[in-house]
Amino acid sequence: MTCILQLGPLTERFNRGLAAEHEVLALWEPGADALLDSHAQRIEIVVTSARFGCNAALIERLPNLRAIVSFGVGYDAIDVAAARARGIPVSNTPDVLNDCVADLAFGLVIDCARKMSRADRFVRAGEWPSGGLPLGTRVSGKRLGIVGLGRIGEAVAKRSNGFDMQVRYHNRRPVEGSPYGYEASLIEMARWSDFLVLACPGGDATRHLVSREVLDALGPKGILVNVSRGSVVDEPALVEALLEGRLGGAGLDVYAHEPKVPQALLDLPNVVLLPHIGSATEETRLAMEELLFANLRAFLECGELLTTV
Ligand code: 8YV
Repeated sequence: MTCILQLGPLTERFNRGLAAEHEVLALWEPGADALLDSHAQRIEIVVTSARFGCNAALIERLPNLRAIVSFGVGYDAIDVAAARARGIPVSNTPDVLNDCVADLAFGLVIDCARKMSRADRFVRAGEWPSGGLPLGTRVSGKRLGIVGLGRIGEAVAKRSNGFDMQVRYHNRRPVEGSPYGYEASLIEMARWSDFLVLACPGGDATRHLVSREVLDALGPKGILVNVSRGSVVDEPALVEALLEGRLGGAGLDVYAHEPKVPQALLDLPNVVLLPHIGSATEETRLAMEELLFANLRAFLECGELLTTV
């Protein structure tokens, strides 16, 4: 039996399935850290997720580690460079979550623009008989700027067709053959956009890409939607821009220090706050589990992962 180190719990179904086929050391269970040293020599595979990651110190502790298999498309929390230096391949779960993350991004655009969550709070608080809500913003026909035209960004762009939107995107490089307009300058694109959707990877290359200047370019009527990583946005600058009315609104599924959400955001009426649920549907989470298992099996049977990062 292969000895696997699982860094954090996924679904009950997944945890049970993994433990039925392999010898699993579950790192979150009491006493597991102490066991880690005595098992370190035998551990061949690390099973982790976008949330639990895998740092260089842990990779170092496992002299016979052969692969890191992760749940989730983002791998910014995994020290891929440290793994590569040891020749250890890393897999993620791309593609299977594109639709659900893009659906959620579009949901956030519509919710922020049409004030749906705010209107729901208004009705529940019994305010309807005595007051009116401020008017929302039209969604159809507007300008959508996408930061990161990868697999998820493409799925967001596709959805905008049904809303007769104009689409532009910002990437490090233009995407060959793309029908959408490329903007080399994020500030210029933010100035042009009514809605700015972040769908790029996290990590050092995109840290605080959305700066105070970008937020100011998006402006007091602009709406920011983030379904990528909290690290992409300068969060204190975002809070300031919202508090000072320099930004129209924000729909956020991700934050700089999850699960912490800045108190100022909780107090603002013009933000929609979700607890990192982009891929959190029954169908997509099952597909992600299956892809993780497929990677694991392929590695153990043929020595190769299917979807390497
Ligand atoms: C993760 C995510 O599934 O895929 C990603 O990169 O952020 C989510 O879909 C979730 O964080 C579980 O780790």
